[in-house]
Amino acid sequence: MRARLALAASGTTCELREIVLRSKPAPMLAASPKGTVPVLILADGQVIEQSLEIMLWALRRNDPHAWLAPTDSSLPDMLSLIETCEQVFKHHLDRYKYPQRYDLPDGLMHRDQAAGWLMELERQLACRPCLSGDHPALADMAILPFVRQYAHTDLAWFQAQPWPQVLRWLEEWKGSDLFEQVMEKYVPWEEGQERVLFP
Ligand SMILES: N[C@@H](CCC(=O)N[C@@H](CS)C(=O)NCC(=O)O)C(=O)O
Repeated sequence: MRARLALAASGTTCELREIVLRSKPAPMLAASPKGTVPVLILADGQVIEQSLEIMLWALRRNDPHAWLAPTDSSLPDMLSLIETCEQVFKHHLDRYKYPQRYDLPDGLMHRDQAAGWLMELERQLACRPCLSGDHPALADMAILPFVRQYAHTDLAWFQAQPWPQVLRWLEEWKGSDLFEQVMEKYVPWEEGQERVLFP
């Protein structure tokens, strides 16, 4: 989802192949044996296998909304916030959402540990509309998909927490044209299928 956000924002059209994770097609595994999505294959055959790397590649080509140039932060600071999200928040999110996969009776302890970091975002969002300044930028777009997953694990609980700015920030994004564009559903790719372009 975050890769699609950056591809769409940068106006980078690519051929999209929707993958069903329990049945990964052979050409995908040939290009990227680690078997996770997203995978971006460039025209020269180079493969980019991490969503954040895809975002940076697309935005370095074209960044009309200044996602790499926020008003109140810098790229290194955004990357540092994103790293905390990936290393800490995502760790707790996975265990909150899928406790059975981790042999846990429930995910509540991880829900509450992740909430501590969201309260830090709440403080940042109290001073400015977006995480890094006046307009959405890389940090917002790389973090929001995870916050959305967290919110939707128990939406009623999430909406009852004392983080009005986080709620506003998430709702504004969910109401945006860009969100609608990346949420469009595609049929899974099959050999011989007609090319699907995104965006
Ligand atoms: N750090 C990677 C993580 C990618 C990742 O874990 N993707 C999941 C889907 S969101 C996946 O492909 N899992 C493989 C599977 O479930 O078989 C990135 O952001 O690109």
